[in-house]
Amino acid sequence: MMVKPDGVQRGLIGEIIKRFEQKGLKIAGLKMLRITPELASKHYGEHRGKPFFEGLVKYITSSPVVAMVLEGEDCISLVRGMMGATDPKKAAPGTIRETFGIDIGRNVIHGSDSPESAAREISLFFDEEELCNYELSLAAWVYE
Ligand code: DAT
Ligand code: MG
Repeated sequence: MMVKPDGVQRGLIGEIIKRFEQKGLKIAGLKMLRITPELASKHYGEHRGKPFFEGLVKYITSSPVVAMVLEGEDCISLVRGMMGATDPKKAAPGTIRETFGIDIGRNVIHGSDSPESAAREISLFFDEEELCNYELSLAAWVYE
């Protein structure tokens, strides 16, 4: 998951992280970084050639982002659901994109969409030793 440049600039880092913490997900990695054009083209490689690609790279490299690795049961679909649809105008009420966004090109948050993309994106953003392997003591209160 990543808080995009607009989320950082708008002071939404804490608000967004809070939602995932309160859901009961485990944070296994967390960092702030400025995405380079090279990293942006790798991260958004699937969108190369699309009309919005250039603007997307410009936006994602325009200011720091906060990247995190979350863990939990059905984590990917859970997080995607909490994020809401790509276009904030179509996102379900209460989702992060619906609550905080208006424009598809400023949708505040990124989340991996499959186990394969999560593995790929985690390896783009984190070194192995930057990920923390630990027991979350609240797990017994989140999962039956
Ligand atoms: P998501 O971020 O929900 O996984 P995506 O992978 O299809 O969506 O696209 C990546 C980002 O590119 C998205 O968060 C915003 C931007 N984007 C996608 N479709 C767009 C469009 N039609 N016009 C402008 N930006 C778009
Ligand atoms: Mg995507």
